[in-house]
Amino acid sequence: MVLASPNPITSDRILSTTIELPVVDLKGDRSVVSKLIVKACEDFGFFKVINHGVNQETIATIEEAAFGFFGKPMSQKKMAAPVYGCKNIGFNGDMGEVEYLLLNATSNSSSILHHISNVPSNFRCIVSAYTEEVREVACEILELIAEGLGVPDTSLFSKLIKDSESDSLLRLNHYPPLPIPPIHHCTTDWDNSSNKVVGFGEHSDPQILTILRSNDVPGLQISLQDGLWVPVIPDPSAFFVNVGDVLEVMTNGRFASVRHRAMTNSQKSRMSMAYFGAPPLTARIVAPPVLVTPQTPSLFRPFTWADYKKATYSLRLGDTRIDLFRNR
Ligand code: GA4
Repeated sequence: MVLASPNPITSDRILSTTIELPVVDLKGDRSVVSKLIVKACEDFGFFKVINHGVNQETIATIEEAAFGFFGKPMSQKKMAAPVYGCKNIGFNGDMGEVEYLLLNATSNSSSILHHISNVPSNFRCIVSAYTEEVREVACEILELIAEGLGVPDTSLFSKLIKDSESDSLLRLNHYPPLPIPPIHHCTTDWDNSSNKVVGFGEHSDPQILTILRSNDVPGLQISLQDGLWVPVIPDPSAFFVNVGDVLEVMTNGRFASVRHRAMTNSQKSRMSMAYFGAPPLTARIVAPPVLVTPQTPSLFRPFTWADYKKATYSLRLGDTRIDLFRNR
């Protein structure tokens, strides 16, 4: 008997050959780099950053601390809820083969993790050291984007995440190795063509920009416009950057937030760390005048990040929440 699966069996098209995703050398010539980034955000909403300047030791330290935490018995990890979560994603029934820590990443969040009793005492320092450094990279990229777009105030985007009230987050995701289940026992979202289980389902990130670092275990896939899934080759020494919904709105649709997902691996643990750069709750999300012209009228109505966050949490993971804010 074939058991009904709560999630559909997908028959997505996965690219079997690799395509060259844009690679940006942050130490390159500034005007060249800013143009490259803008092109990457227009064409893919996604790119890889090398020479990002974040200390490899800072990265290794947080990765080790994260493996240490996720290696603890479930009873101990559960004491860190709701910062710790396992399989449940959001509040509307989305599930994935992932466990995670979801932390505040604002510059004033000295209280990060203070209510987590069972993480090593230096975990808080490790997390803030990493987020401080990654925020710098995010600001640098956002300033390069503003320059490349000809936005007169080049800190227009970066000041939102520098703000002490910024709603930025850091998510540590652990995808434990998962043997590929026989199809009739499958109870989770299943990818037919690549024989992998979906760890974190298809979605776009709601925030401005995401800076992702993962270990050397593959799993990240991005969706191209024609519905083709492109596996991203892991590079632990680099960061992967993707455009979020807010940046799509603030560029008046010139950039598109890229849909992506993470698959589990049957042999190895995948660990990813995502910094989501977000505005303060009260910030008004609107494109600058230079990007709104008679030829390119405003695609979205003005709203605050609080409005957007509320909509995000009222919908499912894979929903296209940005459509709620489109001008008709
Ligand atoms: C996707 C990006 C980030 O991981 C996240 C996720 C959030 C959550 O896990 O709490 C959401 C998801 C994410 C988008 C839709 C809503 C909210 C789960 C969910 C079903 C932290 C975020 O900001 O949005």
